[in-house]
Amino acid sequence: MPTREHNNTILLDISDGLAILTLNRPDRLNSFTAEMFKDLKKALNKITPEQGVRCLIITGSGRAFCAGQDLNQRAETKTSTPDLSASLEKNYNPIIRKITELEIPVLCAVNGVAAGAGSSIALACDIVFAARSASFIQAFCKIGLIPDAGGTWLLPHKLGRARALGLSLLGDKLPAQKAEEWGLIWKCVDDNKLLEEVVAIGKQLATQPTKGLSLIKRAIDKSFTNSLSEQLDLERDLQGIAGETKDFQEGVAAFLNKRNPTFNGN
Ligand code: T3D
Repeated sequence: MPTREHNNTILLDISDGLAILTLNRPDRLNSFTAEMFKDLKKALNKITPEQGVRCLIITGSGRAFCAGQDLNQRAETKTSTPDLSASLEKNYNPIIRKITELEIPVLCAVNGVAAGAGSSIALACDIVFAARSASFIQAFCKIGLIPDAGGTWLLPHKLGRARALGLSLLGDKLPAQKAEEWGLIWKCVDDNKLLEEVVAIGKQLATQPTKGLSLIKRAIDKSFTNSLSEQLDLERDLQGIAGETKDFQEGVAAFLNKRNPTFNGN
């Protein structure tokens, strides 16, 4: 049964195992306000196996993906300065943890500029597609901040120190095509084909062995801190779990009987 939940600032549509979450403040380039954090957290909590979700796409409405923090909410007042540590602890960090810990593939369709924490949110997703006209901007340095929402981890891990520092210290626009060439994202797609292509891949992934895919995510993520020997142990353990799934049995049976598999995600 398709479900649709539209808060003011976040749209969530779930159908046939695929959830599409849209950041929806187009007049402010989908930048984050306190209300939007609340709506996003609520929507992300709906991405559960009980809701039958087996793949998530995150995208933005209008001409931008996300311009990070809404800076109107950061203007100095006479009585106080904003507590950015508290903002990260309460808002951005839980969102990045949630996205990266979801046990399903998370795709991002970067439909336009992704700046500041908007870039970090996009890059935290598992497979990132971007419209040819889109770009990634580490805008933080222009206002005296450091890349956050995982930016100082995601950029060097994906690009290495030289490119991570170049982007972070200069704040230059990185066009989507270059982002693809540098290996920062998976694929750059013509603007008018972006959502169509990502939704087609999302629908396909929602029919795959979800448990197995989540174990792949876990193994790849752990490789950044594991030695080869530790990774071999991890593969042994995770493959043991994968080998006990119904989907593994179905995959083997379908192969041997020369038919298409029907995976239920378990
Ligand atoms: O604070 C904490 O909690 C800590 C965490 C911080 C995380 C962060 O993300 S800090 C970084 C915040 N983001 C930025 O610094 C980016 C600011 N925006 C831009 O640099 C540019 O808007 C873009 C490069 C993203 C796009 O440029 P362009 O020329 O395509 O559009 P524009 O004309 O600048 O923006 C269109 C409108 O959106 C404009 O409003 P207007 O003039 O039409 O009334 C602009 O002010 C508004 N807008 C864009 N980004 C933001 C924003 N309004 C509030 N906050 C924004 N981040």
